[in-house]
Amino acid sequence: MTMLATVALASTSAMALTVGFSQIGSESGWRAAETTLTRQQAEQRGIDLKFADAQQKQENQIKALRSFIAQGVDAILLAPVVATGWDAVLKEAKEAEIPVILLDRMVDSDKDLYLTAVGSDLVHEGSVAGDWLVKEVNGKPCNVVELQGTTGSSPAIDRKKGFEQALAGHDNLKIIRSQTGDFTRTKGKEVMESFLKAEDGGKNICALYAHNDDMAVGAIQAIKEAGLKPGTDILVVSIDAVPDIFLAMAAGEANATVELTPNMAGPAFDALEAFRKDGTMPPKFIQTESKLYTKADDPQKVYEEKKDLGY
Ligand code: GYE
Repeated sequence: MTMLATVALASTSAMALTVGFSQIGSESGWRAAETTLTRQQAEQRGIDLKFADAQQKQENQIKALRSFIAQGVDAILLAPVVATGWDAVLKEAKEAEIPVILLDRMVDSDKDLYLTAVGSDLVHEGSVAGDWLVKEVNGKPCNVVELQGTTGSSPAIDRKKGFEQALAGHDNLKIIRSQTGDFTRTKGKEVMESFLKAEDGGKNICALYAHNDDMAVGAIQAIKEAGLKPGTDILVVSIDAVPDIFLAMAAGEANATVELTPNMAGPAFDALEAFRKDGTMPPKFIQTESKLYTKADDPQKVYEEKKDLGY
């Protein structure tokens, strides 16, 4: 590399990066924590973060991406609300030579349209939840109701798939109702109320599987208002491991959760900085852990550890 190019590269990498972040919204405690941690990571690294909240709408995300491209940002972070419909705008980013990094959800576009994706194995998360329930009911008949995440999102598709894979071959477990609660507490409560009404006041329901803790927390409220005991009359298993699910667990009202780290930005910015420094190509998928927590894990202590992390 010529001296001039070396100096140019050094000066470019020394200049503050400008990164556009198209965030889905603030539908859950987990999402809020991801936003908090992304802002913190950007500040610590001297990155100028342009934040756009899409209020759960894909068209707002596409508009934000086009605005970032027009501004000539150095990179884009995208948490894609749904898995389809991204090809055109990702092609525009590629043509503008602006690398895109996906956070916590996947898209069905070609992998060459984004630099990398940071997230968990969403199918595995569903299987971890399902395996826990299989063991917990231990062969007894158990009718399960399911609160799905946002329709068309990769976590809703994959967490359902993984849970069903875990239940396959265990005919004592049956999913009798399944509907989206859109990852929110409000909708989770509403849909759980309808499940309880439709199933003899809940007497016919043995367990709830919620694709995230926020819907589970809403559903727990509905179960209590129906005069039943969540955590015993109706087992509760969900995903995210946000602080409030540990409060519920400590009160005996929830049974298990699968952890999803909200710190997706750390690995994303590491990959971006290495790519810009010397062209290092990251793997197309940077996988985060999925740890099961149950009441055996001192939920009150875990709550104390997590409560100030920006949820
Ligand atoms: O589980 C939920 C958020 O995309 C995997 O989105 C993420 C999910 C997370 O609304 O709380």
